[in-house]
Amino acid sequence: MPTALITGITGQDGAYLSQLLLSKGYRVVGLLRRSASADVIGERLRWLGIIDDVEMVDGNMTDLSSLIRIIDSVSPDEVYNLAAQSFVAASWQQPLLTGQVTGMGAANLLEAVRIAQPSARYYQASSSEMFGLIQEPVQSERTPFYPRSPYAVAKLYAHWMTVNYRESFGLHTSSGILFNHESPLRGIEFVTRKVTDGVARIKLGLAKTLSLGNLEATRDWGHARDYVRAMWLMLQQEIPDDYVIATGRTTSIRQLCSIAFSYVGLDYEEYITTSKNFFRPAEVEVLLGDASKAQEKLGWTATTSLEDMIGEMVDADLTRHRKRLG
Ligand code: NDP
Ligand code: GDR
Repeated sequence: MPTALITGITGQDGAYLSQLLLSKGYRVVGLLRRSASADVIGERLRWLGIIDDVEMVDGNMTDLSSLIRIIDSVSPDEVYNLAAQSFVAASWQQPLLTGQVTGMGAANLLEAVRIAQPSARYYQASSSEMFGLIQEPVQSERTPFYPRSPYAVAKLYAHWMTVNYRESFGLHTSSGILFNHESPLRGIEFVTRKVTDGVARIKLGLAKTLSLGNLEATRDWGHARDYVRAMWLMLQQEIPDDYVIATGRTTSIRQLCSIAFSYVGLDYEEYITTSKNFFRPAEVEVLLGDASKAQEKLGWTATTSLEDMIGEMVDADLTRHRKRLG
């Protein structure tokens, strides 16, 4: 039975990746950072019904010694580095922490792998945010990067360290340049989930309006369940490499609102307000990915339409709020 170590196991992708690997017969071990609010830990794993099927080990991405000890004791065949301060907007408020966790955290983990288990295969969660101020209308593995936030700068460092450890030490390290992917397990602060939660609250009479920022930015949105499959496929290749993972369709926040509100028979224009609080100091206006390399080499394609995914998310948020209402 192969063993996988997942950092960021309590996040959206960590939960879906755990589910996928368990279904393939893996032993799944997750890195858990200690929290005083232990009762809320593992909410997503619980939602998927797999909380008792994964093992947890205590550690932190900023603590190299904990990572070395964990790699040494777990002896993973595959390491998935999903841990990050992943909210772009927060990275302007906490740029140094973002650098330490999202950037240096990856370097710490690469070091731990190099020292304690160099035969392990390593996956780095890179991001389309690295393209930032886009240099080509459609972004592929060959598109130059231009990060636009402290988060994206940190991710770029982690990305190049992943490439560098492959080239310098011959480690089996791969980097997935994933475009936005969402699900009912998405954090509430990200725009898709904020909108689907807002739609549910408005529909149930719990709120009257929803306040957002820039409605004209566009994103290439896919489903997290599809995207974790791409992570696993990358580590099954004999030769490590970097891949863009995207749907090839870009949609504005405004269109997203239209899709989500009309799913429950409402007109978004009657409910959306905008606030400068949700605009960013530097915006990534457009992202659109070309995943043809992943399709060709990994046999990967996105299988879920934006409309189906938003419907699934609105339904899940309606269920959550109805449960709370009793
Ligand atoms: P989430 O924000 O949902 O999850 C982040 C995870 O990182 C959580 O488990 C969190 O733990 C953990 N974490 C944060 N800080 C530390 C730390 N100091 N030590 C250990 N663990 C820590 O992110 P997603 O699941 O959405 O994304 C997974 C990865 O993929 C991230 O690296 C993200 O930047 C990247 N990515 C995501 C995309 C997306 O669209 N979702 C697209 C491209 C890249 P806790 O629960 O304790 O907070
Ligand atoms: P992003 O996701 O920054 O692309 O990063 P987010 O959903 O936060 O923003 C997407 C776009 O929506 C605009 N927007 C708003 N965003 C938020 N959060 N809240 C609002 O009220 C709002 N109004 C408009 C934003 O300005 C932006 O243009 C996500 C994260 O998962 C990263 O970790 C990951 O690397 C990238 O996706 C790919």
